[in-house]
Amino acid sequence: APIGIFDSGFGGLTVARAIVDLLPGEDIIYLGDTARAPYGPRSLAEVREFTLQSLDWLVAQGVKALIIACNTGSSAALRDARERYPQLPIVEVVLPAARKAASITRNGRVGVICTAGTATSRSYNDALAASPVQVSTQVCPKFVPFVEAGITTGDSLMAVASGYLEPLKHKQVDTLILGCTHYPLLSGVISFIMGDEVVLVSSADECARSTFATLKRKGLLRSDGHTAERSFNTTGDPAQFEGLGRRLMGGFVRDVEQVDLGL
Ligand code: DGN
Repeated sequence: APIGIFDSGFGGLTVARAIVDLLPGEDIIYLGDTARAPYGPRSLAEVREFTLQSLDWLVAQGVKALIIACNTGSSAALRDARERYPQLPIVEVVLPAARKAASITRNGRVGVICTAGTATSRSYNDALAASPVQVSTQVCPKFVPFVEAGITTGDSLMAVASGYLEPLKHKQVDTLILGCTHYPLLSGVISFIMGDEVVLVSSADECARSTFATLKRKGLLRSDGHTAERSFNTTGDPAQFEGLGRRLMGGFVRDVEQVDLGL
């Protein structure tokens, strides 16, 4: 059975790509709720509802595990999803990234950059509460529109990024969590501004490592040299999804189909 990966849109392809890198033999079914993205500015109640509707669709496809790739969706709906699908392992993005950041910070000052929804939910603060770290959160609402316009470098992005990141530099964070699916695509700019001493933690990479570990523990990892089948689905415009996916993430995004969640 495939691994189901959910995101609010196309950004979760950063998680899908990280999972493909670690688990190239696993079938995956990806669903991006692009028609209703971005989730970042929506109310948490709305994000919870949309996330559970999307996860229901993936569960109906017969997945063996669910990956909530969207930080905003994880923040709003993880607890409900665990109650709703007690039979399925569910891996998300927030806890794995928080755990990694807590374990690598040298000065105990961890920064989180994310959407408004993720910040409001305080999911990263909760995930880091048991660790002796000081958390500084910065909402970066203009990052997603830049990425979705295909822009990951350039002066105007650099100016916006400096505005967001200067306060975190001022707080001397030495570890910065990229707490949104799109931000790994801005690692170049973010790392350039933060400087060499600051370690970036990608919630996409940590989610992929956690997926490997979870499937391994449950005895669900494939090891039969299978050639994976990957299915990409969007509630929005498939051509637009595929265009942006290929432009920013290369050839693994193919044959995108439009799905109707039946609402
Ligand atoms: N996928 C969302 C997240 O990781 O928070 C970002 C995109 C959005 O819906 N704003």
